Amino acid sequence: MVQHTATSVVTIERFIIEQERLHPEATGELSGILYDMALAAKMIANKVRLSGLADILGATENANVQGEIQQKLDVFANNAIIKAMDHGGRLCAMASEEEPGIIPIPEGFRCGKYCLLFDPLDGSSNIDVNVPVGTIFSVVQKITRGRAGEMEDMLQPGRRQVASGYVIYGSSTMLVYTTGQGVHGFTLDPSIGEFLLSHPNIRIPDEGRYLSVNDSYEANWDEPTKLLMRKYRGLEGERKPLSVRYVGSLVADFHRNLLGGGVFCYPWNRKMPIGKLRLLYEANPLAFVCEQAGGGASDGTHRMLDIMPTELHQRVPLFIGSKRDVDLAIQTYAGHSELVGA
Ligand code: AHM
Ligand code: MG
Repeated sequence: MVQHTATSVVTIERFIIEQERLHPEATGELSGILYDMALAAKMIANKVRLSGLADILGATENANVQGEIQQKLDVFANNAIIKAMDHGGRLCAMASEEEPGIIPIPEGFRCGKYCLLFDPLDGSSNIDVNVPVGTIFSVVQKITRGRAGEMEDMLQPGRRQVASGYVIYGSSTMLVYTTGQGVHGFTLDPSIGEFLLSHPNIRIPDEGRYLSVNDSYEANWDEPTKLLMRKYRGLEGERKPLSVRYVGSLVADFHRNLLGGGVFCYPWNRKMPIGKLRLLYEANPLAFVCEQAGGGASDGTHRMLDIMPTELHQRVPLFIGSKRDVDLAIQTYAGHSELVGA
């Protein structure tokens, strides 16, 4: 890998080109997908920055000064990604958390060999209170033979991802991605409109400082989940207590834990027996990033990236972050499998 330090100015474009050169067989198609995603991220970041002004600049149902209907931000983000990606000739289909079925490539455009799956604006319910939100994306290679992508192409285990990442729209906008050669983070410099390499080769600490979980569900947790949380809090077992940090916006919680060390948990509970988060749009892309940074991700029993998806909007419990803390979850559930769901 080309070595860069955080002090040399490296645009995301230059970085992607340099990575591509390391693979003489690369066609440049995957690089194109990453550029287009960076472009969509800039468009979304621009809107998110103005979100507090929605009522002043025009409510969602109103026409703005150009006569366009103002859209809700998650609809805007969904459309921005589709429009940035559908004509490049690199994708054969897309799927979004915001759309019920596969999003085809429009007639007249070339179909490529990749599929894109994404959550356009995760945590969008937090926008009104100025909490960071994010975009999460995953790229897999087409496995069926026809021109267009099919359901079989979308429903591949996460270990087959060729790229994944997220954008966090926080105090600055960052794009973090992996193509299986480590995890790299780029911060948007809004004055020049470029993502610059700011966090090369991110590694997650082996043992975390933070626990991110919504413990208002505690009354509905099963016994192993309650035990696990007591272990994380240092009330049982050997583990030093973790500090609780929960934003309720997955990308923000994950990003903090990736940089500082920690574990994010969204276990099943009696009211949500299969959890809340989506395997294909949230869990798998973040699991690929996390593993590449030296961390782990599981549904409590299996390695996340080995789960065989059965439907597009499948939900899954999620334990993701520092390796030893994710392993503690797996051990705790394995040791008390008779009590899972009790
Ligand atoms: P969304 O995809 O509808 O935005 O929901 C996902 C969000 C995550 O960002 C966050 O981790 C989770 O929902 C929070 O859920 P809860 O409020 O149940 O703790
Ligand atoms: Mg989401």
